[in-house]
This record gives sequence, C-alpha cells and structure tokens, in this order.
Amino acid sequence: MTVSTVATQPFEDQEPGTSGLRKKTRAFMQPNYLENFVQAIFNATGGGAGKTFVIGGDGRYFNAEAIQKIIKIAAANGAARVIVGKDGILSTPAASHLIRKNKTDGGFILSASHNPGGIDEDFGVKFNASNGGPAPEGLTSRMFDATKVIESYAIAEFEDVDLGHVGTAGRGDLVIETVDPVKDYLALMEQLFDFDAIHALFAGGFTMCFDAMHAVTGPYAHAILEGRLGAPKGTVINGVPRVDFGRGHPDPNPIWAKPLVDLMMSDSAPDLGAASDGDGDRNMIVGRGAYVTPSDSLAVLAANAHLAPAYSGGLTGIARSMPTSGASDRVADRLGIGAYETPTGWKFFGNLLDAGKVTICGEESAGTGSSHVREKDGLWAVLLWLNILAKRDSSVAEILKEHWRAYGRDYYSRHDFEAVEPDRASALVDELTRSLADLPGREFAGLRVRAADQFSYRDPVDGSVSSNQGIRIFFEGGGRAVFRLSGTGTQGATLRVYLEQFEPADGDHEQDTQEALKAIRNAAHEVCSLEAHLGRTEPDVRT
Ligand code: G16
Repeated sequence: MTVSTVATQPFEDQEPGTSGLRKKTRAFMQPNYLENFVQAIFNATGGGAGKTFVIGGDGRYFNAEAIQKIIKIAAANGAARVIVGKDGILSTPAASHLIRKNKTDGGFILSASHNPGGIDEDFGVKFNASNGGPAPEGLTSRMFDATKVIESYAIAEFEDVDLGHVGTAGRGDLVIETVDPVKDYLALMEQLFDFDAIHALFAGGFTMCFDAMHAVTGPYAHAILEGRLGAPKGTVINGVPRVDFGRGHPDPNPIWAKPLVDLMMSDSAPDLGAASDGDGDRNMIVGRGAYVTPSDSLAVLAANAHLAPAYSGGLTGIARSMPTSGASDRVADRLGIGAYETPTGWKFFGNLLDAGKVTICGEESAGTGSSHVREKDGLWAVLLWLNILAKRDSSVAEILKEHWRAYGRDYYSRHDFEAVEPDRASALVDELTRSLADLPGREFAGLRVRAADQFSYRDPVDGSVSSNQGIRIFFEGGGRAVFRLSGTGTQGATLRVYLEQFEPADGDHEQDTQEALKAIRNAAHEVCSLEAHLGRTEPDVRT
C-alpha cells in the first residue's frame, strides 16, 4: 500500500459548530478541504494507529466520495479496521450504536442533518467519540486548533473499496468491514420495546404514516415498521434515500413536512403520523388532528416510558436543552428524579448519560433520545410512542390532553429569522446582552421582565463551563423568550427566538399556539428592537 504525504495549507473556517463541521457541499469538494479536516481529527485524537472507526452517512450528495477518502486517510494514519455501512449508509443513531457495540475508537458521520443536500446545498462531517456521542467541546476545540496549523495530510493510494455488499475486504493492514446498516439497530430496538404489543396494535387495524423524507430512515422504517412490526405496506412514504432528498428539506417540522401535517389534520388521517430527518436523529410526532411539539413529546415520553420494557424500572433523570420548554422538568419533579438544563447541542448530554444521571433527553429542535445510544434517535422516539399507544387505550390527542390536565401546558414556538447579515445579528445579540442587567422590572409590550441572563452551563460531571449559550428573558406570568444564534446554518446568521407561555393544569389548553404566544412575541421583539436591527418582523420559519 502506497501512502502519500500531501502538503497543504490551513483553511480558516473549519471550526465545528453545534453539530460538527457544516458547509456548502462545494466547500467540502475543494481540493484538500475534507482531507485537512479529517487529518486534523486524527492529529487531535492521538493519531489512528491500530484504531477502529465506524464510517457512514445519510447518503446525501458527496457521501460516497467522502467515505472513500476517509477510508484512505484512515489507512494512511495506521487504522486497523473500519466498519462502514453498506453503500455508505448509516443513520446517525445507528452509527452511534455501532461505535458502542463494537467498542471502537470513534466514528465519522457524514451529514448536514436536516439541511438540504445536493451540489449546491449542504454537507457535513462529525466525529463521534468512543462513547458513541458527538465530540464534546474540549475535543472540538482541539480539532479546530489542529486545522489551524495543519501542513500536510497522509492518504493511501488504492482503488475505491466496493461498499455495495456486506463483507470484509483488506487494503494493506486495514480491514474494511461493510455491514448491513439496519440489522444491529433493529436488534437494539427489539431489546428496548414491546414489539409483540406493537405488532398486535397494527394487527388490530391501527394506522400510521411515516414520512422518511427521501432520507436515511427509509430502509430502517421499511424493515422495522412494515417488516418486523407488520404495519401495512405503504405505511412508510418517501422511503428511498436520495442524494438530494427529492429536492426537499429533510427537516421533520410542520413547515418542511407540511404534506404529512395536512394529512394528519384531514378527515383521512391515520392514527399516527411521524417523520424523521436527513440523518435519522430528529423526529416529528402528529396524532389525528394533534401536532405534538418536540418539548411536549419529551415530557409525554418521559411520563409514560415505564410502559416500555427498557424503562420499566424507571428513569434516573431527564435532560433538556435550555431553549426546550419546561414541560419535562415538571415530569421529573413528579417522578422525583433529576432535571437537567444544558446548552443546545446533543454533545452536552453525553456526560450526563455516561454518568447515569439521566435516562431520557430531548430538545425543542425535534430531538429525543435515551441512554441506548449517545445521539438523538428519530425512530426510537416513534417506537416509544407506538409502545405507549399499544399499552394505553387512548389516541395521541387524548394522551396529550390528559398530560396537560395533569401537568399544565407550555404553549411553545420557535421563530427563525434566516440568512441575516452576520453583523446585524451580532449587533442585536450584543446590544441585548449589554442591557440584561437593566431589564428586570421593566415592561415591554405590556409584559414585565422578572429576570434576564446569558445562559451559562457548568457540566456537573467534569466541571467544564460553557458560557454565552443564549439569552433568557423571563416575564411575570410564566412566559419566557430565548434568543440565540444557530450553530448549524451555512448561510449568513440565523436568529432563533424561542417563545414559551405556561398555562397551569386548570387553565385553558385549547388556544391557538401563535395566539397564546402573541404577548410574549411582542415583548420579545420590543426587548431586542428586532425590527430596527433586522429590518423585518416576520420569521422565515415558525416551528
Ligand atoms: C443539531 C444539534 C442539536 C441542536 C440542533 C440545532 O441537530 O445536534 O443539539 O438542537 O442542531 O442547533 P442550532 O440551533 O445551533 O442550529 P442536528 O439534527 O442538526 O444534528
């Protein structure tokens, strides 16, 4: 095996964001761009000698080429073995599972998640550590540091590896194991859930529509829902992964999965609607006539998890990202278990899960998961809902309403202002940050500020501190507005404004969400002079 050492120069923009390095696909296709980043990961993690890595991605444009390059760089860095999904396909949670199951040294996950795919769209690379979870902040900063001083990368010269068949191949000292992307993941799900009960549910006429959005969960959903659990053929729609996700935006929310939401609000709605994103870690749950917000889904899943075999012994704790609503905190409180509030980014849940402090985690950005892997897991959430529905003689809408009657309801919505000029977005955030100390007691659009701060997190396991993780404004009367800049966009800045209004258990739970949030929205706009800074008042996306 011939190994070349290729001289290169640093790219200045290789700082990983909320979830790995995400850029336009063409940026990754430039000479040396991907190679530099992958070599920097080896340099930041003590090299590749003798190590084993999982490699796979969501099948988007450039996935196949990037995987071949990573295999060659791994070989040149002395890796002993790589485990690759057949055709280069692995959902993010399935990759996390393979890293853990095979006790590997980590994995390369190729995805820009819910961002569109294609030569003019987005691509991404994420490194997960040996616990199966996204590299924590300490490691991502070492990776970024390594990208700044890189002078060369090593790459082996051999023909592309055929990844179209399950089996083992060798190149020099490197063993390349091509695996069925679904098999081990399905086996894990069988251990967690009562598949017999779910099978009986479908056999009894329960209907469902799962929208794979032309993305990675197609093969998983076909095998699990229609294959193993006996759901009728046609339950899974858009189930063949495409490099451009059928020119869609594979983000399971009411905007991008609108056809499914429309179906669920119509007279011909099945009992359950669900969708997952580009790489299979996000999920959306919709009952007949009832959209479930991700924050509510986390709370309902936590409150009912004991109905699934894996969680019948109870949960140790629940974690949510700071912008996620407080609904799950009240469940934790009632269960008498810990509730944790972390910064946005699944990587912040890793230590809590590893230390056994929490069993279930979730985020407003459509992510829910548990200690079974170290990523959020779209199909896991769908299967837990199915398990709960199979054990309770109630519809999604009834379960949701009952939950609100027991715990109160958090009206919740995220408003995204996309492709904002970065200077304008920073000016808004900087000005708001400077004003924080003066806000308590002041009134905005008729609402009085109770407290305001910049969220800072001290990891209770390793003591690391992450500052400037978003601005929180708490209003009297149970409302909250949060402001933060997205760390996953690839074009300009995205300002996220998260709105929440708590309505107690005996309150009115039947209001329209945007109506219920109007006062908070107006106060949020006024407190940061949103229109003056951005020159507009309407968001691009409301989740
Ligand atoms: C990633 C992270 C999530 C985060 C989301 C949005 O999800 O894993 O933890 O909530 O991005 O982040 P931001 O608000 O910074 O854009 P995914 O599904 O894109 O990997």
